[in-house]
Amino acid sequence: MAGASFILPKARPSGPPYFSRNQVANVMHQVAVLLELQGANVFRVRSYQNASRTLGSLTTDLGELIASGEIFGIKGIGKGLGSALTQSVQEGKWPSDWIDLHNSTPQGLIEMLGIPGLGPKRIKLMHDELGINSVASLKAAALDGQIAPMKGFGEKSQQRMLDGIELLSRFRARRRLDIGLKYGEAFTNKVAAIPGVIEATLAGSTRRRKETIGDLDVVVSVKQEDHESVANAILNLNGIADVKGAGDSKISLILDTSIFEEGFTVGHIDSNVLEAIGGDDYEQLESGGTIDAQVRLVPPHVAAFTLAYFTGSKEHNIAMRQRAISRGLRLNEFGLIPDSEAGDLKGMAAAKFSLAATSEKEIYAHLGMQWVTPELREDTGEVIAGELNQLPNLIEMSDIRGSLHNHTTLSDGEASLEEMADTAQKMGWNWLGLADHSPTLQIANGASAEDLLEQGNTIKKYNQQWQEQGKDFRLVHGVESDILAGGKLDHPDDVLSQLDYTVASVHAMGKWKARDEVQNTEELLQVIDHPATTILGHPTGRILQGRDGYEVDLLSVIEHMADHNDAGRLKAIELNASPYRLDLDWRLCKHAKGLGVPIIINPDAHSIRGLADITYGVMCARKGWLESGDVLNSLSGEDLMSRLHS
Ligand code: DGT
Ligand code: CA
Ligand code: CA
Ligand code: ZN
Repeated sequence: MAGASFILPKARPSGPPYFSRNQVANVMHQVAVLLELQGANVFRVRSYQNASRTLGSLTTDLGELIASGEIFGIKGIGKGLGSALTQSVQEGKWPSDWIDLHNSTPQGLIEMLGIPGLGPKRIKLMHDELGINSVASLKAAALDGQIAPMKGFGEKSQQRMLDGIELLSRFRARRRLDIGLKYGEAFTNKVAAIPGVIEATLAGSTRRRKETIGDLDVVVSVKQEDHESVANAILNLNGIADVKGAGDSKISLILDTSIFEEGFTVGHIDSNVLEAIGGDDYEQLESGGTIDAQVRLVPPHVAAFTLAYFTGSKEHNIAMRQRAISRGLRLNEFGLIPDSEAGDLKGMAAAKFSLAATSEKEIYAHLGMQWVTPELREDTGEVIAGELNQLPNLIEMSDIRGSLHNHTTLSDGEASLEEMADTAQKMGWNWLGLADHSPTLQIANGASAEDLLEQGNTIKKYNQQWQEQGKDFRLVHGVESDILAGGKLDHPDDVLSQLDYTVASVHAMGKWKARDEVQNTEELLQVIDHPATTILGHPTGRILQGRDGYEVDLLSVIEHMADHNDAGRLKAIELNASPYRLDLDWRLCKHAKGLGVPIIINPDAHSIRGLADITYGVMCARKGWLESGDVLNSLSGEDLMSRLHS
């Protein structure tokens, strides 16, 4: 929860300095907020705010500034604050009035601070006037209409609070894969750098590349003699908001964004997506966010077993354990242990008799299987395929030669056609498809037919240049057309026929969500039948952690697309690679593949940075059992053009 970072960090075991600059700046910010919640004098509040900001932007070492006494000379840090900071950093003790402030503020009020757009002033007002002291009581009061009549609040802000509470609960439950990976990589890199750590590996759903992550799981291989020092060093890493538990071999932590040394920003998000994940509040939610991490410290000879166990999934583990049992073996996080030898022994004691394995590969080999790549460990056929030596040869980033759904400044993209083409070439791609929005989508600055066709001329010009230079690169010209009533496309046929392809996408989410599955499916089938439609874009419209997709029978849609392909008409389904979407879901990829419907992994890039999102699409494609031959992205430019125009 957001309140979790509202604690006074524990001092490092050795010092001075006992606290980092970041920690001190955070604590002063918290003090300012708590003072405001308690209705303290504005000037006092502001002095903490200013000091926090000043410290946050310091480039000199805080420990040195304090040791030399220079801290007292810094603008905004007077005598009182200067001594408080000196005591904290040099003795590892926070001032007692700060501690009192934390202890005397009701936890419920702190929790309410996590609601986007709600600050301490209003929380205090609602507390004083209505006795609201928790998120739950705020929700009840808002639903009861008690907030709106308060002076300076109103209907709108009451509704905004309810929306904010909804958003917060959704946001807290799980985090998107890109965010989980960001935290997970930053944390494992820090752990791996600790002396004595042999290996630190991200396990759990993050390693399996699930689209959302509950918590991080990290397995650390360390020799017995280094165990204690490594455990201590982990507890002292930057970026830990709280320690939930620290046992002998298991450490439970809460990480916050201070783990990112280079700072934390969310980057460009296209407006359709942003609206669904909280709009302007999203950045605040994300930068104040936390993620739980469970760390297991194990000796090297056990590490492979622990890694396999905590990679999961639970379903895969169960299937593997069954397999072990049928061979007279016990499989758990400590080993693969012959029943006959371990007898009544349990846990580490039994693990003494384990078959040896220094890698997961050896564990799978002991059980008569190929190594199963983590993405496939969901018990959807990988165990039997591993036994029969029939695991797929999964697609990799190096198979990708281009993508077909990208935006430029012609609609709502940030980068020009030239910048996009240049970046694609630097990524080693052989082709890049541009598919700007169509006129109906005004919020995305949909382009007119005239401008679209002019873009086509520019593309022809560049393609010719590249060809003359002997460059194996081309731009491919398409459009992302809105799907209009009756399954119609958003440009006249004579315009569409001049393009290489059309991505048909739903954007009028309100309308589509208001209808039922039958109506929506019918309209998708109609648009697929349109001769110009090549690709069905982001097929459900879901935004992860934002909104569910519209109701649709995608199995029927995919079957319908299969009929077209059987008849020789290319109809591809998009796997939208944006980490906010990952739509087509991996669970359906296998189905499309089985029916011979080509898949196209598209970053839906709205900036040059957005092109890199293709990696999340490849992760998702791998999770969906896709091989390079299942996606259009692996075609050469020439083969792609002949597929598009066949
Ligand atoms: P998450 O965190 O909800 O995104 O999903 P996971 O898969 O990371 O799940 P988590 O963190 O609860 O546990 C990590 C792995 O540990 C899980 O994938 C499999 C293993 N595991 C946890 N609980 C059990 C269990 O009760 N039985 C078995 N067989 N394995 C378990
Ligand atoms: Ca997990
Ligand atoms: Ca876990
Ligand atoms: Zn779109």
